[in-house]
Parts: sequence; C-alpha cells; structure tokens
Amino acid sequence: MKRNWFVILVSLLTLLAVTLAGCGGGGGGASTEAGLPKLTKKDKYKVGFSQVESNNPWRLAQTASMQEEAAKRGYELVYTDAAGSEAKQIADVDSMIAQKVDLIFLAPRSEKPLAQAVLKAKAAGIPVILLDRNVDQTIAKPGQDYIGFIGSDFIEEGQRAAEWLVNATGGKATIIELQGTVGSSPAIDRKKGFDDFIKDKPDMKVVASETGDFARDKGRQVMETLLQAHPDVTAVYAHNDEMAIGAIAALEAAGKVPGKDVIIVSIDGSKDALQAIIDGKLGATVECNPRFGPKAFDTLEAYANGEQIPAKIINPDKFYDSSNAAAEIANAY
Ligand code: GYE
Repeated sequence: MKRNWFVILVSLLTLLAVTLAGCGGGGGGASTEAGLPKLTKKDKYKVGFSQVESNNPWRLAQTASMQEEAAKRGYELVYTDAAGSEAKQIADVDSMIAQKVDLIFLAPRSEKPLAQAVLKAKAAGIPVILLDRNVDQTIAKPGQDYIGFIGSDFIEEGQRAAEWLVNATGGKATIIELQGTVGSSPAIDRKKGFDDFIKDKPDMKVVASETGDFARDKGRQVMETLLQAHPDVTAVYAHNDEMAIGAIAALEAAGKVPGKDVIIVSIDGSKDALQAIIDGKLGATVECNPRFGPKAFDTLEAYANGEQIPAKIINPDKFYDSSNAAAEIANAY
C-alpha cells in the first residue's frame, strides 16, 4: 500500500518537473521553447543549403546570394541541388544530417513530402530555416519543428497580379492560368490570391488552369496545347516569369501578338521578364525577391543568440510594368 503511494508521488513529481522544463525557455522566446533543436554560438558555422532546382534565373540568383553571403562570413556551405526531384531533395537533407551540419536552409520543392524532411532534421537535432517555399503546417510547425520561414507573401503576389490584369483589361478577360509546381506553396497561394481577387468579377473568366512546373519550356508546351482548346484567350496569368516567357513563344508560334491580342501578367521580376515588358510582350510582373543571403544568415545568427524568430519573415516585393521596367532592368537578376 505504502509503496503504491510512493510510486504515485514520484510520478507526480516527474510530471511537474517535465511541465516546468517545458515552460522554461530561458528567454529564448517562442522558437526555442517548443522543443526546437538549439544552435550553439560559434564563430563559423557549417550550414546546409538544399536547393530545389537550378533551371531558371530566380534559382541561380538565390543560390549565388546564399553562396556569397556564406563566403563573406567565412562559413562552410554544404550545397545540394535536387534537380526538381522530391526524392532527391529528401536524400539531400539526409546527407546533410549525416554530415552533421549546424543548421539546414531548406527551399522545399513541395509542401507535404518535404515536411517529413524537416521532421527528420529535427529528430537529428539540427535546426531548419525554410527559404522561399513553405511546408504543410499540419505536418511541421514553425517555432516547433523548424525555426521559421523567410520569403514572399504569395497570396498577395497573386492578388497584385489580378489587380493589374483587371485594370489592364477593363475587367473583362478570358484567362489561361499557368500554375507553378504542383503542391508547392507559391503555386497554391498564387492561385488563391488571384482567384480571391477576381471571384466577384464575373467577366474575368479563367477558362483553363494547368501546371507548367515553373519552367519555361513546360510553360510553352502547356500553352500550345491549351491554345488549341481556347483560341479565344485574351489573357494569361503565369505563376512565374519563365512560364510567361514560354507562353509568349507559344502565342507567337500560333500567330498571336502577345501584349496586344493577349495580355500577360506574371511573377518574379527577372531580367528576361523586364526585357519582355520593354519589348511590349509582357504586361507586368510582380517581383519575388530571390536575394535571400543576408537575411538568411542574419536569422541564423539571431537564433544562435537566443532571439525570438517570427514564424514568417516576409520579403517586400516591388512591381514592374511599362512605367519602370527600363529604369529597373539594370538591377534585375
Ligand atoms: O517564383 C520560381 C521558382 O519558390 C518563390 O520558385 C519561389 C518560386 C519562384 O522556381 O521562379
């Protein structure tokens, strides 16, 4: 009998100790309280950067920015390129875990499969910062499973593209939408932002919406096919510039004049896109800033200092159309 009471007492004390430890945090803020792996302060870190693919200027600019910033701070950067494959990206994160990097910067290809990679890194005691794309928040949570997300507000990007298109077409358009990579957060949110903005505008009609995987040639092929079914199209909304440029090629091949017969709007703000605006082929592009290096490494250092890291750090985005493309092209990537 006495022994039972003793067991109950010990269990209660253990529970109390676990609860108190969980509430501690020692000034680390939300990000360090909920079981996130810690980052010990060091002069130089060995960090991983898992890139999705390198088939467009946006990705190349992002990689260059990360490499430059790592070099500037004298950090070792373990860089991988998943070449557009989720399986490869998961394996890339595994190899970073095996190499015992201090922290992983992950640009996840899609929301669900890469959320599992975040959990694996956490289990191995390696903190993760998400760059430019997010993961499924029901599987992995900021401040708990990964430190936080740095990137653009994709819903707002979609809204801004829609707003420009409504003005440019007088609120009347037959639209083909070229979506980004299936299951990726920018594709999901850029679609949502655009759809929400036009939902009470009955003359803005999306007649087809298909993925071009954020790639120029895929965008061109998909546009060629969709044009056959919808020769009456008057507008294109592409989730990135590369697909918009592909769509321009498809329209020209079909004998249409982009910028006149068909108005095009996209997202990213690449040099090629600004040139297409100057040439009168692309109407406008919402900037999505790829230069993550300084902010990414500042966030790493802030985390190591025990500062509270927000769940989302949002990059401000500019906007380019015929009024500023010529003045801005020299600064574009
Ligand atoms: O718009 C696109 C890239 O995830 C925000 O991915 C990024 C997007 C960007 O391949 O061009």
